[in-house]
Amino acid sequence: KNPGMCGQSTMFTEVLLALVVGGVIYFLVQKSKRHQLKSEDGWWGEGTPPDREEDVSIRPYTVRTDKEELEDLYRRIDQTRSFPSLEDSQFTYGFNSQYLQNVVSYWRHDFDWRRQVEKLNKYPHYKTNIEGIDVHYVHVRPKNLPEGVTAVPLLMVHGWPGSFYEFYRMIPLLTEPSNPDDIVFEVVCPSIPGYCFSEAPHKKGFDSVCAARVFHKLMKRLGFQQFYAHGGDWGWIVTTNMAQLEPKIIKGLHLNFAPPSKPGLPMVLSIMLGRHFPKMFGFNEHDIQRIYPVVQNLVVESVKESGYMHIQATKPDTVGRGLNDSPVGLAAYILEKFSTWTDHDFRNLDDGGLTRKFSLDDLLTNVMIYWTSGCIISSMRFYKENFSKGLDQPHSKMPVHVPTGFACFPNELMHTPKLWVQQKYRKLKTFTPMARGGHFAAMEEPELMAQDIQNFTKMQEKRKK
Ligand SMILES: *[C@@H]1O[C@H](CO)[C@@H](O)[C@H](O)[C@H]1NC(C)=O
Ligand SMILES: CC(=O)N[C@H]1CO[C@H](CO)[C@@H](O)[C@@H]1O
Repeated sequence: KNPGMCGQSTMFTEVLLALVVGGVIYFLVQKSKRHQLKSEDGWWGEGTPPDREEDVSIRPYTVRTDKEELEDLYRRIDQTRSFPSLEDSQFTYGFNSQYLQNVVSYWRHDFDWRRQVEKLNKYPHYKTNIEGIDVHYVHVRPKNLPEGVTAVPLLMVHGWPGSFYEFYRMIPLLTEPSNPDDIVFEVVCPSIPGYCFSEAPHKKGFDSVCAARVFHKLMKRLGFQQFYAHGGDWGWIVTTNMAQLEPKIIKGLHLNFAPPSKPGLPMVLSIMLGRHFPKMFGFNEHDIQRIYPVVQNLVVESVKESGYMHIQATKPDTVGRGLNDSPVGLAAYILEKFSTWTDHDFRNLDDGGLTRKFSLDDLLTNVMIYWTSGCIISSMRFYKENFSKGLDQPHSKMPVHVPTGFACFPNELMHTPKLWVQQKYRKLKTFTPMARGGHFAAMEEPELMAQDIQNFTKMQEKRKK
């Protein structure tokens, strides 16, 4: 044997091995990078960033009202100029004027804002400055946590024209569950910057990825290393972006809205062939009913209902000024969505079916959060920021690899069968066809939503053990 040759061949093997291992590691790192969204820190305050250290303090916040605020509101309501709806038009031309009079009269004479403010303050509110703007959030820690039990942190993000208030009925179900086998959650509900009591960005460009980054910073500041996230409407895209930015931090993503941002081949095929081969695409009867006829259900319906989106994605500041001056106009604009997005058929009812699922107190509380914070214009701008850069954003093409649970409510605006959700959310763990509910499901069906979050989280937590 030649010892020299042997040494050489060992070295050769080692080099080869190192190359292969290195290659595999490089490939894996690149692959995981492809699945991770990047974003750069922003600064959204007025003017240039001050030359001092960031203020990371957390300040308790209390919702307040006063006599002047209410007098100003009543004066404006009293001066509203009514305009008759067309005969027999219900909600098909927009908010019915006659019914609007009833809402306004209730608002003016029966609605008790002071009482609702007390209700808002039932849970602790805070503000903290992130990237130059004050971010508002509600933070509910469970009371009477049994020995040895740790609460599971959950971030819940609202959408437009909703608010943190949408979650108020769900919060106790999650933080003080009646079933001892249920998970006890610690809940954080932030307001998207520009919404409710969060400061509006002063600079152009604050989109969903920025909101996602800001909320990650918020959760880090609160000391959470990992947490679950839930969202619908804009909350869906913000929490999805959070999962794309830092997939290791989001333990699970729970959504009730997920319109496909890009129609892939499986989706196109499923639309073309699904009617005749439903099983092949996992379509059930409800899927078929919601998808076909395609042109009517997927195209005509969405054109009919998305005019607001076009306005807000282009010239939010113009129409916004009218709404910012007129509480009645604001209520019509916001509450029309609570009617039609809860059930499309409500367009054919004289009262828009508004009180079938909600109380006027809850609906007007949401309107008052927009009115008193004066946030309608900045809330509408979020559409412009999100759409003006084009639909082909890195995040809309990127699949999500965080375990996901989806609650599929039957009256959701844009119906998404399981297959379509799976295209984007590669680790879809639960997909629940819900018994009832529409777009504002957290507010409309808090029990069902809380249950689905419980079921999904339990599954994830068990897996970890
Ligand atoms: C949650 O799980 C329970 C028990 O398996 C089941 O009875 C219930 O229907 C589920 N609820 C939802 C909304 O997923
Ligand atoms: C800039 C940006 O984030 N655009 C997104 C806005 O939302 C649509 C619809 O979900 C996405 O397709 C865009 O990529």
